[in-house]
Amino acid sequence: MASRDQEVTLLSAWPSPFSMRVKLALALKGIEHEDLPQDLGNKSKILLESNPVHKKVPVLIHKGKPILESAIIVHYIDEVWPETSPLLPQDAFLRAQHRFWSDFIDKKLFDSWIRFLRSNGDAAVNEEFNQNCLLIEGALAELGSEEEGPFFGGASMSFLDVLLAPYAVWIPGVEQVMGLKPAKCPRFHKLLAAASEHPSAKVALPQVERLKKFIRVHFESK
Ligand SMILES: N[C@@H](CCC(=O)N[C@@H](CS)C(=O)NCC(=O)O)C(=O)O
Repeated sequence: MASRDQEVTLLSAWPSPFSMRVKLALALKGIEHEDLPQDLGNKSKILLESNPVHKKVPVLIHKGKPILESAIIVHYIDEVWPETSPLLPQDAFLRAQHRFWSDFIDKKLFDSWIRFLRSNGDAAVNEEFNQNCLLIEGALAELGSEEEGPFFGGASMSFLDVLLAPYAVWIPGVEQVMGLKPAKCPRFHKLLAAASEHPSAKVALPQVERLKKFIRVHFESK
């Protein structure tokens, strides 16, 4: 059990890729916490009070103070519990690179992904998502040494690996339900395969089968 881990509560939703990131960071660092799953169709008082701006999960409440936005939360977790499984690199340039790609993942990759889901499998949007995956592939070649391991962090998961890990279940789920044709990105696929096999991911990520049912109900034929 990591230190400074008293009074940690997570407001989450199981299919939420953003919640998965925070669960994964907590699991990697061995931080005990209370998970309070949220009904996003009927938002709780604690969610509305702790995230009045966006009213979204995840919210990490640490010692009574809410921390918002998944990438910011993962960053915060790494700063408060730096000893176990450090996520951000020490080098300032590499840290800047991680922040750059974090921004790209949340703005571009996620945007094309969600538009693919909402378009019910549009080929042009699939292609746009694939182009963004290819850019991730390029970033992996630039920042991660293949000899050292499958992740941006080499053999261990780093900040960017945590942000991308939810795609390990979301890509196969959407591929199977909505016919997503994933781009040929061998390093990115290796990263996702290694992420899904990671012991912490077994705790933090749901089964693809469970997610497929969710995708059918929420995205198919819309
Ligand atoms: N940028 C936010 C996105 C969070 C987000 O979109 N959460 C969704 C679940 S995946 C949510 O709470 N949606 C509820 C709503 O939109 O009302 C983050 O990284 O935490």
